[in-house]
Amino acid sequence: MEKTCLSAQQIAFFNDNGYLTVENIITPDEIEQYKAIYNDFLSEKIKTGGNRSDLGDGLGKSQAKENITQIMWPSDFVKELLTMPYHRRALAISRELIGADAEMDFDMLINKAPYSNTITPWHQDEAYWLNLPDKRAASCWLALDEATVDNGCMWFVPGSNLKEVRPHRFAGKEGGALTCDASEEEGTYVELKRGSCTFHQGRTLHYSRGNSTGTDRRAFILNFRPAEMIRYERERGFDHGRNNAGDRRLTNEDFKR
Ligand SMILES: O=C(O)CCC(=O)C(=O)O
Repeated sequence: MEKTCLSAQQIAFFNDNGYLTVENIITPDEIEQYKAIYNDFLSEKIKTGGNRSDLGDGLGKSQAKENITQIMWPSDFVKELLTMPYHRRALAISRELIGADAEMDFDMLINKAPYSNTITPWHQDEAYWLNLPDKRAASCWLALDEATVDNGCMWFVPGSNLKEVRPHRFAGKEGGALTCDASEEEGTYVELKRGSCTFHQGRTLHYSRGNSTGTDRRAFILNFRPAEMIRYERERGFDHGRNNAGDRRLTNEDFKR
């Protein structure tokens, strides 16, 4: 097991604000390895079928290509990812943040291509998920490119993790990204150097601006939650688009009953 060293202040910050920055979770050499794999996904050298979709469908201008590329479960296609440093270290940190019973629920890639200019609308991840009895969760958002306000770094609403889930609706196309009412005035942006990451909770309101720059904004995201809750999801056939990322629903509404 990886050794990590979060301070009591870092853990308290995560609990109070709903997010935390962790610098240099991977080294410069490792960044290059991850980028090579990521580019094979983007170029479709690694084919991902229905696991690839446009998170910005109906939100951006492009009809011909993805406005925001989302690829679910990259570790299903490149199994080595599971034992590589990012997955190992992020798991260890998530156990410090949410408990020793945390396991990886799913992983995903979200790229904003140069000048794709498409926001990821404000949302809380819980709105995408089953209404789980144990809501502990940590999502790790790793920047493989420097993440800036202009290329779409993450924004969070501090303390939103301690409040209710706001009502969500489809932001663009039915079946596409979800959103709720929130604004940049409530939020704080987190710019990241390459190889650094944020962790956020399932209820933390977040968003990112579109990429208005000439380079990619590649993010590699891992989600962790208690092993028992992963079992609970799978028993109900819920696997975060393992076989069909296009099947986004208002899950909290659908599964509450
Ligand atoms: O990469 C983005 O723009 C959004 C990521 C996100 O919503 C998430 O990791 O939960």
